[in-house]
Amino acid sequence: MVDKNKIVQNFNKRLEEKGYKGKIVSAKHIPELRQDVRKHHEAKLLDPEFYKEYISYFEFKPDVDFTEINSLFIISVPQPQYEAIFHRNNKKISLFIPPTYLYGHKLIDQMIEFLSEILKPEGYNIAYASLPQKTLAVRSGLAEYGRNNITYVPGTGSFHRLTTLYSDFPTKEDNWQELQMMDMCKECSACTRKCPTGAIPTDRFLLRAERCITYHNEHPPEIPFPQSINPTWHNCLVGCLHCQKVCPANKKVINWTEPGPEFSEEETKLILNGQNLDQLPMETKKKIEQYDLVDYYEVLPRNLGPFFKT
Ligand code: B12
Ligand code: SF4
Ligand code: SF4
Repeated sequence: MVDKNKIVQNFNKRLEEKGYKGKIVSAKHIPELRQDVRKHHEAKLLDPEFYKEYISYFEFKPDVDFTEINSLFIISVPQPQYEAIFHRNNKKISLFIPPTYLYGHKLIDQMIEFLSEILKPEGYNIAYASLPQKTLAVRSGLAEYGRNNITYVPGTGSFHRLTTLYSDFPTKEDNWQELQMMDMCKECSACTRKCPTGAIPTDRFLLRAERCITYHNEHPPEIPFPQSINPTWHNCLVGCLHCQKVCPANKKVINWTEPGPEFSEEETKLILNGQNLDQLPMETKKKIEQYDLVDYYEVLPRNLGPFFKT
């Protein structure tokens, strides 16, 4: 007979050893998780185009190769911002890449390995879960929402990456609570004032995602930036850090920067020209793969545009 408490204890112990944070939630809450997002869609508070684009996350259908999903494991791993460097006309241009963009796939593989080592020897299975992770993180008590709609974890602020895994582990432990906003936000509106696009509203909590710079700079490369976005507002290679940089809850982590990829004049030129990833020199392609930047490679020519015009 497997001692389920021991498994939970082992999970908590290993999280601590690694400097991660995590929670276990019973799978019975899956319909509530879906409803947490759907109710805003039904109330017509989410932009229809935006909702359609991300529907697979919102109306997620678990797809696993074991018989029964009994629990969800959500893990938060601290992650820094990175500095990418480009060379152009003998000038060095440095651009930030916010947390969560680099090493995405590597971190998912690490989380699968981390949890497999705990659950597999006891006969339980796991599978990667694609669902609304911020809602789950806050519902589980792992994180709290900032007014900017980003989730914050004690110690690492918003500088962390979330990963969720389904399991057939029949948890007794169940973490489920009301959605919480950080106490600090009650007396603060720095992010609302700093956001140049008005995406963080003053009349409601829910982000106006369709206005967020990130929404536009993650879009496929053939979609140009809308006229409403002033080119001087761009501040990252992909994503946007305005509302995280100004946040007092990020005071301890805001200067946590690691080196990202550096591209020579020749490489920068090829990237700007939209050279196909497979036609790049082997060394350049390897660099992009090494940093796990492949998923964002396509958006680079458009996103670099505003930084090279001046
Ligand atoms: C769609 C999406 C986007 C969209 C929309 C963002 C959004 N706020 O919805 C766009 C492209 C704009 C985007 C931007 C960013 N994203 Co994004 N995104 C996602 C994705 C795919 C789904 C998120 C989602 O469920 N949105 C739907 C909305 C409705 O959910 P929600 O934001 O949690 O909203 C809840 C609250 O508003 C709450 N609520 C409503 N009223 C009230 C009132 C109160 C008082 C309270 C407390 C709560 C509350 O109810 C809502 C539903 O539960 C996830 C990946 C995933 N698997 O989860 C990544 C993800 C959430 N994104 C992430 C990141 C890093 C970002 C950016 C920070 C990227 C960057 N710029 O560097 C920005 C942040 C923009 C912002 N201010 O929110 C991370 C989260 C990291 C973190 N620390 O929280 C995720 C998990 C990706 C990852 N694996 O790392 N993203
Ligand atoms: S800037 Fe202020 S209001 Fe915005 S998330 Fe941070 S603490 Fe909350
Ligand atoms: S990521 Fe940028 S555009 Fe989006 S809400 Fe934050 S500050 Fe505004």
